[in-house]
Amino acid sequence: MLIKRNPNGIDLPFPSEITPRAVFESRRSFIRQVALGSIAAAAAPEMLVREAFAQNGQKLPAKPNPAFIVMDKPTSVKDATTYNNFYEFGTEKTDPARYAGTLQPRPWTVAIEGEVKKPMTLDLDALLKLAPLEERIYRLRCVEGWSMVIPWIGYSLAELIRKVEPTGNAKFVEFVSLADKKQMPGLRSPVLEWPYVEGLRIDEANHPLTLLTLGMYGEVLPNQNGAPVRIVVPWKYGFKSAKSIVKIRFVKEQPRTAWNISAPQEYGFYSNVNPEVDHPRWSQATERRIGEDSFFTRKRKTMMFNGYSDVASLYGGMDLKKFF
Ligand SMILES: Nc1nc2c(c(=O)[nH]1)N[C@H]1C(S)=C(S)[C@@H](COP(=O)(O)O)O[C@H]1N2
Ligand SMILES: [Mo]
Repeated sequence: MLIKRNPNGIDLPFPSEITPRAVFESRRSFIRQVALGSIAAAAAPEMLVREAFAQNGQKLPAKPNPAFIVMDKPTSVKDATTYNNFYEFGTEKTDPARYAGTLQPRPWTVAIEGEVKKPMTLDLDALLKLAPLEERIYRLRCVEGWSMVIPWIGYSLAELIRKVEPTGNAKFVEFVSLADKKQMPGLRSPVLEWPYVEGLRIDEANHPLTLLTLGMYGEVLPNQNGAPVRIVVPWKYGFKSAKSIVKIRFVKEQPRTAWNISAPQEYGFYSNVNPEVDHPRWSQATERRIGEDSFFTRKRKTMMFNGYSDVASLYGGMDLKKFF
């Protein structure tokens, strides 16, 4: 059996050698499902997705960080990996799971540049060993009105920011996703300006909640969720959490971002989850938790900052209706 040595001292077998994710997930969720009395119902969808997972699915051990775990029931792996937004692979929710197989997450590098004293290019091994990997269960709320709860794996982006030593001019951080027509069929369509770019203010990027994300559900990120490395900013609408990033730039000015360019009146730079600021075309007061959406399930009330009230201190004195 071919084994690649991983810097964390974890042996990462090649994809053909790994236990299909469905097997892992069924073990992991068994207790949960039994507790909920839904084990019979859960078995069938898992069978359907077994095939897709055999491609991805290297295990990625991480220590749960209890300081960053919401109590909500995690979304099923199936829902989290088959209902996605990743426009580089198409605009339908099912497109990423269907078409992201052409993404090549290895080898991969992330260039860190701009207003930093130590610009660097890190490969995946370097990213994996930059800080201890933690499991954090975060809510993620899409601007479209649905949400999920996902056990992510990674560490605070602040760990990386510390290493590159931003200069005093670094006021914002820009995240640039891969834009390769050979790997990403959705780039043929001009739905967004490519590459997908997102950004944060430097203090938002440095907030401990902002996660440099390398895995989910105990494994490396599936392609459709932004393999091999993405950002997750849980108090902002999902589109701020750029997938498959290849560049992190520290800049003086607020960056132009993909959704803001496409519809500035609808998608602001801040995009904090806020039940009081409606999208021009729909209310943001409630949301649908994916997996709960049966006919009888009531919608959930959307929480200010998606429930992450600690971040309020980042916005002292700001009118969040104006800076939406
Ligand atoms: N590069 C890139 N990143 C992206 C997107 C995208 O289309 N391209 N979609 C965003 C949106 S709208 C959401 S809701 C989340 C979805 O993340 P998930 O599929 O892992 O749940 O990814 C965000 N990151
Ligand atoms: Mo989204």
